[in-house]
Amino acid sequence: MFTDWQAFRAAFLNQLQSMHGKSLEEASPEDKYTALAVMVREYISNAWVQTNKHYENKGEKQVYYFSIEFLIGRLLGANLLNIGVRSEWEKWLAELGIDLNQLENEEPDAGLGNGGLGRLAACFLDSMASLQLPCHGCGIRYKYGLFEQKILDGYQVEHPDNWLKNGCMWEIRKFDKAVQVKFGGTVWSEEKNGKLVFHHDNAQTVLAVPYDIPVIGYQNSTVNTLRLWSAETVQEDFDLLAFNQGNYVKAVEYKYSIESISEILYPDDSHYEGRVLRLKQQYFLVSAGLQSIVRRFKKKHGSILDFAEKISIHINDTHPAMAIPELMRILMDEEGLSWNEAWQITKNTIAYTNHTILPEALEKWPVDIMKSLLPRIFMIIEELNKQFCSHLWSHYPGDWQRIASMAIIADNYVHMAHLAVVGSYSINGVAKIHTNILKQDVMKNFYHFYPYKFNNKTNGITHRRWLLKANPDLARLITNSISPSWIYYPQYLSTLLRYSEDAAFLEALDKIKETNKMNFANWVHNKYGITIDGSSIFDVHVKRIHAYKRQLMNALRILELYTRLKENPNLEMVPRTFIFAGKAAPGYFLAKRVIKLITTLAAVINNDSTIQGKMKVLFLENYSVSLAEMIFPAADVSEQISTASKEASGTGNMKFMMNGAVTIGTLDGANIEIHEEVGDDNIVIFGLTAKEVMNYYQNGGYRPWELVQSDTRLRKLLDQLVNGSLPVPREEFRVLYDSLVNSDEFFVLKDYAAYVEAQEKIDMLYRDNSRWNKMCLSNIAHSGKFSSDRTISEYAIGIWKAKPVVIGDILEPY
Ligand code: 26V
Repeated sequence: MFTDWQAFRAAFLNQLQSMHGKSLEEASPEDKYTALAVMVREYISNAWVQTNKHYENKGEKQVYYFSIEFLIGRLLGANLLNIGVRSEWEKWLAELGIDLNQLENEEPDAGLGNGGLGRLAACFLDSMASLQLPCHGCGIRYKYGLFEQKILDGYQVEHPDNWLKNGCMWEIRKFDKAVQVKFGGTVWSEEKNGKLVFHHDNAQTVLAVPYDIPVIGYQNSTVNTLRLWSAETVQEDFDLLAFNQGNYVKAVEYKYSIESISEILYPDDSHYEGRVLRLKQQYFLVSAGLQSIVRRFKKKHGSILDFAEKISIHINDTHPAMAIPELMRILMDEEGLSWNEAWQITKNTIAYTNHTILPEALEKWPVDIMKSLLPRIFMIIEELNKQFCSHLWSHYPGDWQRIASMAIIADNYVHMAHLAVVGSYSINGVAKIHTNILKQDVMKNFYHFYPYKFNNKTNGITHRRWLLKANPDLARLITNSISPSWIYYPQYLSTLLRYSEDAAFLEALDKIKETNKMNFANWVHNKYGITIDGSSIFDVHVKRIHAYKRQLMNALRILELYTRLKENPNLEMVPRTFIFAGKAAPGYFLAKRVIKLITTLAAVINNDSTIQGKMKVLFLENYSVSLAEMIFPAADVSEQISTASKEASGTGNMKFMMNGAVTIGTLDGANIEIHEEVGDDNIVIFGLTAKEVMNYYQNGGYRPWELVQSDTRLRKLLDQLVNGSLPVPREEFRVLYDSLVNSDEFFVLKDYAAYVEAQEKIDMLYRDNSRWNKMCLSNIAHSGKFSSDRTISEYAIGIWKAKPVVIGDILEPY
């Protein structure tokens, strides 16, 4: 594209002038960011159009990944990287006196997701485009993303995330592609020419307007699409109210009630709540998405009967599970197919991923709500349930209990996971252990009935964002050592193992980590005024705050270590910096108290000079994709300490590993597969196994109080939470204390001793610098399996039967 700096400079200055009417000297960093983003847009616009044309003309199978969340983060840096011009443009910008990193930080971080599930969807998009697969995202354009977290007086405070306030540089509004989505009203049917025809009267119609975001493949010419839907009023409806009926205020109220559908992302990722607005969001997404897919399909293909051969729709958890009845509705009511024809197509089109077994997160909607909000959809679900139950009856005659446990509608609730299982051709878990728990426990009866539907797809992360972009020095060392092949074939990282005994290489690895830690320490100092020791162990626990993830166990160990250090200031230990970050759901009281406990520990420990800086505790505000990109490269120890069986996979564990951190973890989720890859010597595993945990649950738990009574150390430690020794009101942490001694649902106390021992092992291992560096190397070298490229290839081959489509060499913009 730009042959030299002169040409780049001219284009950039021209962009600043035409967009902002400013010269380079006058332009603000934000002006420069937007100008650069427009240059990227122009760069890829041709390839985007060509990709779409190609997909349309060649008629290859298309995949649509439906997700209520896409946690995409910032795009400028990732896009420049994928186009392949990042280093060149960075250099050219520097010659203009501009720091590219600073411009990248001008971009709002698109936080359209809560955590693992949303970030997974974003990593998948990157891999789909990079593998040249015709796969697209379909989601909601929330006006407000996940709240911004501030810490005030040690407590989490939530602020709205108005990420669109200055517009989004990557989206294109496609008003001509808008579709209508209907809510409420009444449905009646009549027979016409021997067919039942359905009419939907008095419905509230919402206009779904798509905003398309390009998804750029890594150095290929594929540009796929992430389509995000926004809710608007149908203009005529507004006019009718405002002008014809002369009720202007009512009209404006009506407008807001409609727009509220895409106003805000729900900030809870573990507690299901039957909120009508949430149900509206789910139906809005699937109805808009499916209508646009069917419309496009009909434009190009002959018969709708071929739909399932040409289209796969993947539902990311049960949130888009209404895609099943909605596709049935479109095929029958709009395309005139019979029930049986529509059912054949639907169950061969939809595939479902389960992301959690936490019972409190499993969605079930009250029948009343669904019936009145989505009358036609409910009719279809009712009929599906009837047919499914009679099918079950013929297989398991008389086994009422089994049938009731599998019904789609039971106890006046619609069970979304059951709907998803019945209506899809593939059901997958996200790590081996998780899939096994689904098969043997949570969905045992379904597995018995449909064994062929179940499969595993262990999660992955995009190594382009999480290593190549986030850790450029490490990426450079790897490329210089083993060639750039690893960028295309991440499993090639295993060739790094040949450096296991290479002192110079290990030294270089060590230096990079040291530099990353120093940079991070400087950032912390600038932002928080806290000085941390760059040579201490950076022990990092970042993820959503949740009881099962056991931040509390880590905090208790910190409290105990601090107490020991106070008693014996000469205690032998490698200095440690404990780093936490993560958001708690606004209504999750216990999780918020855990934050307060950590910030209290930080306040006490960081200001105690008697411990000679051997410990520091940080709680970093507002964990987000961009903060994560800074943290992983600087981490030594990766805390993955969930109660075994609870963490379906985890993906942070993979990001740490890829950046050379050593995991301290339980045998849960993908930790098990990380352990399999790196072996016993390169990970520290502790604690109860999933089997043991599940055994306890089946037998009514255990008695933590007895454990506390018999263990003086534990009793003394827990007393510190409530005996007034911490500088907070005496009852502040009573709820945490009570939750532990009364039930300890997540086995914090039961696993505590093993955790302390594991931490001591970490301390011991870290003292042997060359051994530690080898462990880091082993983790990096074995991380290739956890690239989402591997995961997505498995989805494409095993589930979607989708093939790569080579667009040709057209990433040639101007
Ligand atoms: C559940 C709910 C419940 C209702 C309120 C809104 C809401 C929003 C999201 C969710 C899904 C939570 C499930 C989730 O994020 N699971 C995580 O998925 C990751 C990707 O597969 C996996 O690595 C994590 O282990 C798993 O916890």
